[in-house]
Amino acid sequence: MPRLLTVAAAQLGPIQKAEDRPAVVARMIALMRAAKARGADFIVYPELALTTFFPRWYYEDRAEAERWFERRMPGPQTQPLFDTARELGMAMSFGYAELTPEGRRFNTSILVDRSGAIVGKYRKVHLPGHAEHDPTRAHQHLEKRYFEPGDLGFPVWEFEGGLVGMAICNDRRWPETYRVMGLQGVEMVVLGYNTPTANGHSRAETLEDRMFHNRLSVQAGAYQNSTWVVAVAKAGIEDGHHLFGGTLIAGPDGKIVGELDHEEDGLLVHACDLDATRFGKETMFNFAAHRRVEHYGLITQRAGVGAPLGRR
Ligand code: ING
Repeated sequence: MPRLLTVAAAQLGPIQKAEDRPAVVARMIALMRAAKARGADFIVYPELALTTFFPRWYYEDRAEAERWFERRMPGPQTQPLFDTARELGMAMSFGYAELTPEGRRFNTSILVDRSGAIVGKYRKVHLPGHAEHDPTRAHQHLEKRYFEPGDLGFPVWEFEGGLVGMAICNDRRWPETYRVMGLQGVEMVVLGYNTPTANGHSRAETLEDRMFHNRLSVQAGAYQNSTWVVAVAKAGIEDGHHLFGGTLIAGPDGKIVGELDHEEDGLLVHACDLDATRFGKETMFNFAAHRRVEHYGLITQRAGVGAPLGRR
């Protein structure tokens, strides 16, 4: 009997600055009900799912950005989402901006079981962009201004009959993200993202470039760790700024089993056989049999590039 986890990748279309949390939560609940009707047991929403992608906006006073953060989870405005999840017996994961009681700020995602209990939390480790307003850039990307790097590592939880871990957006581009979870036996990585199509860099990338790198990053992570990867976009034009879609699910062989081709609220539902991860973990990516950690030291000793090790 295959160990199936039927997951719904719940893409969100644009969220405008003017749209309040109750309106967004209503959209998320509608997606949850539709996912239930399509047989899903686990729904995954994007990064910063409750608000517009506010790190595109510069606030000289960081406290002004606190309007985009959640002080409690669930709070009064998100409680209906948890109530509906419990009513439907739906597990879920979503991202939000976390403001802790101590005043620390993280780009966070959570795992919530079918009873509505928060059983896991992850805080985004790889923060892209910059911390100060950069007048040379056409578009600001200020996650380093508004968030601290995550302090929880890359945990994996026993969840819904499998081993599930989380990542957030830029994390999906770094092989270390998947490998740390792979070394915990992860069978499904769920992640949300907000990826702008325009950038402030001099070398312009096309939308096709962005979509290629999205697929490449997710497929490689899935294949090289023999895990399912569920990658969910917030997409569309938010106050004139375009985020691309590309919501997809990759199987443990790295092949894409489904992908959305629009930029609105929408579902990609797939019955993921968690036992399909076994073959890769027992053959090509049997880490214990093939990895040679004595040669991997630089990966944790150096953050940036250092002197070459080759000697004449
Ligand atoms: N977004 C982007 C991402 O990694 C980015 C950052 C912007 C990457 C532009 C490449 C080009 O998909 C977040 N939120 O990490």
